[in-house]
Amino acid sequence: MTAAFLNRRQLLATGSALLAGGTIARADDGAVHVTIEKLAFVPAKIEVKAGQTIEWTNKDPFAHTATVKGGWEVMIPPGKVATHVATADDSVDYYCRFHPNMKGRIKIVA
Ligand SMILES: [Cu+2]
Repeated sequence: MTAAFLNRRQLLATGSALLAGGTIARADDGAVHVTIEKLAFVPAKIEVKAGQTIEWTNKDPFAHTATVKGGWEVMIPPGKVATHVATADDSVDYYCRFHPNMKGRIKIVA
């Protein structure tokens, strides 16, 4: 009588986790991405369509805002993402309320 011992090898299926939900690297969700790093909006100038989402990712360890004088303001906490859905009249300059030297520009395109 022989006992067959099956030594199982565990195949490590290291599937690269490309499905990170809400990842900011991909642009195919239709959003336009702006990174905030070292007190700057990058890119500083973006072109978006009305209805498109602008998504700011704050990589700094402190809060920033995207503020339009006389208009809207988006608070972007440290390490977080914040969004604004562009409207037809959103061809605007914006800045950070806390760091007025931080400036960005949005241009609405058809
Ligand atoms: Cu700021």
